[in-house]
Amino acid sequence: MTAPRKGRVKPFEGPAGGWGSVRSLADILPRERLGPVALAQLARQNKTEGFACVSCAWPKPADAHPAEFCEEGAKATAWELTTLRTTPAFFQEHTLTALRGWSDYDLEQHGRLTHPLCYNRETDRYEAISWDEAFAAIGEALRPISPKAVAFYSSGRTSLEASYMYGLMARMFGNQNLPDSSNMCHESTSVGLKAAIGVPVGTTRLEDFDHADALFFFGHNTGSNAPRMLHNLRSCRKRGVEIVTFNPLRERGLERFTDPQNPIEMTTLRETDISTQYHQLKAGGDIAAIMGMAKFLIEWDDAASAAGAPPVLDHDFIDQHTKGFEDFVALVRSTTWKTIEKESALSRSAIEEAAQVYADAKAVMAIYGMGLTQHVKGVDNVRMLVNLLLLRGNIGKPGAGPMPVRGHSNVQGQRTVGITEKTELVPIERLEQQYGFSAPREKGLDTVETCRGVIDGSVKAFVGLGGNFLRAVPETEAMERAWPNLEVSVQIATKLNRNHLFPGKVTYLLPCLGRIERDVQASGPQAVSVEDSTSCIHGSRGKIAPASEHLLSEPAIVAALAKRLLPANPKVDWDAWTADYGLIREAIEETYPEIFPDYNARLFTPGGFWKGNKAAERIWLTESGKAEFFTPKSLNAAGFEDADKRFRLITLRSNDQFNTTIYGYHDRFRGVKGTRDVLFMNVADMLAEDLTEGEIVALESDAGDGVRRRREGLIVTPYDIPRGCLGAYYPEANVLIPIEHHADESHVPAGKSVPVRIARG
Ligand SMILES: Nc1nc2c(c(=O)[nH]1)N[C@H]1C(S)=C(S)[C@@H](COP(=O)(O)OP(=O)(O)OC[C@H]3O[C@@H](n4cnc5c(=O)[nH]c(N)nc54)[C@H](O)[C@@H]3O)O[C@H]1N2
Ligand SMILES: Nc1nc2c(c(=O)[nH]1)N[C@H]1C(S)=C(S)[C@@H](COP(=O)(O)OP(=O)(O)OC[C@H]3O[C@@H](n4cnc5c(=O)[nH]c(N)nc54)[C@H](O)[C@@H]3O)O[C@H]1N2
Ligand SMILES: [Mo]
Repeated sequence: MTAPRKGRVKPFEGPAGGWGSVRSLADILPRERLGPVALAQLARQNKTEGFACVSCAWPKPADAHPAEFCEEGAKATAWELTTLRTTPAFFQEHTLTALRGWSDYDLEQHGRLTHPLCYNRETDRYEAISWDEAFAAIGEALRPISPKAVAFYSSGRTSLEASYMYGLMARMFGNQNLPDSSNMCHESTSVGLKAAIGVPVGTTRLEDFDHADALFFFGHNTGSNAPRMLHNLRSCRKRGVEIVTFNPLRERGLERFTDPQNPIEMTTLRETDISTQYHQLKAGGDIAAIMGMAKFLIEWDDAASAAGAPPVLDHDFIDQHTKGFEDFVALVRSTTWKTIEKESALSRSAIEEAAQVYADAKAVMAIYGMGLTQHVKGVDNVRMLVNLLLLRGNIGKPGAGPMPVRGHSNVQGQRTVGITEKTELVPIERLEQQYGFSAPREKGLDTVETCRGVIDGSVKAFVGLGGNFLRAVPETEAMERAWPNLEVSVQIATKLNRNHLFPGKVTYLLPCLGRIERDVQASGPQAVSVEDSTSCIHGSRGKIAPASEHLLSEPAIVAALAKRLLPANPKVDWDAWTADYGLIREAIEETYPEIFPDYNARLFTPGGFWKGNKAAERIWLTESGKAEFFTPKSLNAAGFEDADKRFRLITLRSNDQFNTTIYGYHDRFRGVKGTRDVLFMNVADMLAEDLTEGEIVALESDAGDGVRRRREGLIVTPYDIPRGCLGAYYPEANVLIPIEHHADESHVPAGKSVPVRIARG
């Protein structure tokens, strides 16, 4: 059995933010060999004329703090600014076979990629090559392959400009195989909200925090994954706003926070309590918990009606704006408390407390993350949350509505400008007119379908615009085994990651500029743009010298690829776009005139410019023209039944990682130091399984499909987690997730309830 990395786990007593985050920052700069120049860059982060943080998609306020960044954003900036380099000499020293033995941390810790590289099968090494040779060879290798067999992946960091060009290139090549990180993330939101309220995105914005009187939080680890939101939560708490949290784990950022940018709080160690109620439901228990709340609300509304008191439900809103209410109410009435308590693992009285806050609040925001979307019933989770909001008209008024917290800094924006496999989400005819070609109508491949295609051989070529596809997707072993069968594997990246170590028959690794770096093209310095989680679009201008003189920008790389891949088309001047990104924005404006009027002029609007949202105006672009209630078929979002010795594994992010990028081995808020090989477990389950703290075990998937999937070397760690649930870190745990274990409809891999068993020896 592989020896786990030794570490220490001790309950963390401090608040989120506070001195801990300042100390953590002090560790980062030396780790990336950075001096004071980095601090100057941090001051520009998330400012109107500065650059959009490369970490999360939390909005950038118009009235920014002097330092509008958080510990996590600083880590992400430092990670990109690092003075360390992964040069051709590095690859001379290490074969890919050897590098496959390295950890994710060690791979990226070697710093920024500096040269375009081509894999040489004879030597098993990457070797430097000129850009021209690389593009010519890639074009030549891709052109003969049937468009259906080529996948164009992108990760949500890529700008609007590069994303638009990338989607156009794929469609002109002849497919919509545009899987992206959103397919593993908030696609359950895009599908669920679209069906329920007619828009695929949240309806709320930063200013709604000033009007809400209760926040309901589901499955988001704010302290680690969108720490700047803690400022908004703190001001809400100071106004007496109730914050009701549903999460299997007690996440520190949702409990207590000290503002590291507030000298008084820092010196007096004053903390703000964040959640006023904290409900540790079991993983996959949200549909049941919300059903329970709805049951109370309906009961109270019945009682009010009988007593002639004001109603608890907003009947005017329901009558005027919704469809499906009767069916939903019938289901709620017929659902028993026994089922609700069993499926949520919450008591009726705990659910009553939450329902009471909901009933008393005039305006409620529902904020959520991967804890809802990454389940087999992830779309149902989202729809159930909308049901809750609809009951009291909590959509389309100040301080109310759904707020999905997006992950990557432009993941929402990519979809806005055409990164999607679904024809109905793009103005296909307008694209055809604009560029004089006939675009494919056949649905393209999403992430899960791309994985299936890589495994069964029907996908023959993969181009990755950022990201670490192979590491982020489930079914690690089968995927790694199949990858070398690809005819072509091209990756555009800033740092070396595990995906790059699995070559296809023709393999290129192309290094690009990061967003913080100066991007000078023929017409001068360029800016790019991104869309945040609240649909606000911001310009971003890099100022720092590039990590290497050989780097190209993402728009330049996409343009050069497109030129080699596609026949010349006088209506698409890829070179002019590369020379002046303002022209790409003009093209985007022409394709999406409703969203991007005066795009260039509004690029640096303080706080970004809002792309608008019909549901926020109570205009419902749904099938029925109304907001639609939903009746779930099952209260169990996990999608599999509990059985003896079967656990629901939650795959988690630590506070020292950004997705597959591992900054370090600590998870401060969860008290973990020096290791990621932990298995969080309830003490009663440890007793039942006869396990002691520190014992080393393995997990095996229990999907019942006969495939052996195993993760070795996990340290049993007692933790405050509901019985029947386990926690382990992503991406290491992805070996355990079958590719077919994904959300119905949205295909988001169901990483928050993976059926597993504990194995020994
Ligand atoms: N520093 C940092 N920031 C990041 C990222 C990062 O890796 N590091 N990643 C970015 C990306 S791409 C994304 S998508 C976001 C991810 O940010 P989050 O949405 O916070 O995702 P996770 O960290 O996976 O954690 C999800 C939370 O859901 C809880 N949970 C698990 N199962 C359930 C359930 O069934 N019900 C409920 N109610 N809760 C549950 C977990 O305990 C955990 O607190 O963050 C973005 N920001
Ligand atoms: N089990 C489990 N699996 C999950 C999740 C989970 O919670 N549990 N979360 C899912 C989610 S929400 C997401 S979003 C995906 C993440 O999937 P991805 O977005 O594919 O993965 P990242 O780890 O964000 O990608 C990191 C790599 O991006 C490259 N990179 C960084 N910056 C740039 C840049 O500016 N340009 C370019 N071209 N490349 C750059 C670097 O080379 C770096 O190694 O993982 C998913 N997988
Ligand atoms: Mo994500």
